[in-house]
Amino acid sequence: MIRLYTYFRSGTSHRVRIALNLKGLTYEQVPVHLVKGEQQQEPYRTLNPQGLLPLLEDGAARVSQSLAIIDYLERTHPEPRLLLEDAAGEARVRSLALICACEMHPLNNLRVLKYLKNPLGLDQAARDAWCRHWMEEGFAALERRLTGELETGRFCHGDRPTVADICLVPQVVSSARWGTDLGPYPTVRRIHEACMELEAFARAMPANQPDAE
Ligand SMILES: N[C@@H](CCC(=O)N[C@@H](CS)C(=O)NCC(=O)O)C(=O)O
Repeated sequence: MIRLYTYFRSGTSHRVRIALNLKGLTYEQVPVHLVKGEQQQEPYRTLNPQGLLPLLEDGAARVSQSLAIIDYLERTHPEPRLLLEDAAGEARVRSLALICACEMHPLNNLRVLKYLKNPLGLDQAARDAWCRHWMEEGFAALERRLTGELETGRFCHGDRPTVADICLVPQVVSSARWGTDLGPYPTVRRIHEACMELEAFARAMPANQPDAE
């Protein structure tokens, strides 16, 4: 049985839930409450010394880092594929995914926001502005690429979902928390809507998780 340590509102856990659903895998969810700080406490800290979600256990395998988990699932359960067979296609899909995973999500993460508050002393309005700024930079880059590149289809790459869509959707979902205006990014919105028509994406939404509040 696959076990996923997760929190309903965690964007990185959200990525893994989508991947598991797309591959048709059943899994047990173990909620770790991020706002209560359970990720920094035992017993979770021993499982993942970095103190971050998600974490996947599959028999003897224990994997942290959402994109490493998705790579693991791709190797252990290749169908349906979330990456591309050809080198250029795979590189494009990864590079779109990394805009979300490296340039957007880490800047708006809980521990970063806590640090901006204390010791750096930024108030709520300044912290929200920080989040919106990095979201807008990332979405603008995604929009330019998705609009300008011929490989874009119904989804980020062609007409089936890939790891690029798996990273895009949680980013769109979490952007609402800081009041990000998605008006300037029509292609991002169109692809998000196409994803949400799929049951695998809908079932992975934060509100549909057992630990949702
Ligand atoms: N690069 C990591 C990032 C993991 C991460 O930052 N997870 C967040 C939840 S979305 C977390 O656990 N935050 C806890 C904290 O900031 O204390 C991944 O992709 O898994």
